[in-house]
Amino acid sequence: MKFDVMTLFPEMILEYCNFSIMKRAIDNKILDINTINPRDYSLDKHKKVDDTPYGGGAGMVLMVQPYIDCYESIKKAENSITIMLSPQGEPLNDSLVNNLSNYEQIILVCGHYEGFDERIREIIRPKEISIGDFVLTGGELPALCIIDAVSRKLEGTLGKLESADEDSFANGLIEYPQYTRPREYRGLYVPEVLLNGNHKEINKFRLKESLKRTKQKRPDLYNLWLNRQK
Ligand code: 4FV
Repeated sequence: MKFDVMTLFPEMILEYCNFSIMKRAIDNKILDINTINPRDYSLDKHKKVDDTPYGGGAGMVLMVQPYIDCYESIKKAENSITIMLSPQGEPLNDSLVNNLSNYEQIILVCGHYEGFDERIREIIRPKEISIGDFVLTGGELPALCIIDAVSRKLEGTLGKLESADEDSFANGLIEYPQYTRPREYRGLYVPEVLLNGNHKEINKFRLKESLKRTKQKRPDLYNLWLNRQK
């Protein structure tokens, strides 16, 4: 899977991908992460990429020319999608991550300051995605959320021991409680059922716990799950 990230701060993206599972996926050629900086496409003598908003108002707006020239310089694969990270986007969730993991190339357009000149949207016509109803200083963190979450769905990213199928939300429920050594800590014991190796009983316990937690913490997901059982 190829990610092309349009960002004014390439290091923010590359540094994060230089560790742990992400680094391993890149080394194993499962992931190919490229950054491209709109500032390198600015025709302004000072390489400006932002300017004051017409009609007044606080902050700076990202200029159309550097972003469009940068975007049009990216070679588009057959099966490619362009995503603009913004608070007005479709909420990111596990099923959207699953659908994104089927693309050959994902182009991520990261904003900053007050956001994009509207004509960038009109020309690129991106799919807009939000990671939540709050405002960040830049689109890099949301872009990294997509790169990280999608990469976990790709064959080979997670080693044998790790599996995305057992993740929270994979079955629409919150994940069951996990335990590891020691068996007792400050009087808190690992549930006996997990120590007997009876996997039928273990799976029954885990589903019961997932349902209980989902009902408590995410009644919205619990009701969706109930409807799917009908
Ligand atoms: C955001 C979000 C977000 C808005 C202005 C960066 C900032 C600047 N992106 N989900 N929430 N973006 O806050 O995706 O462009």
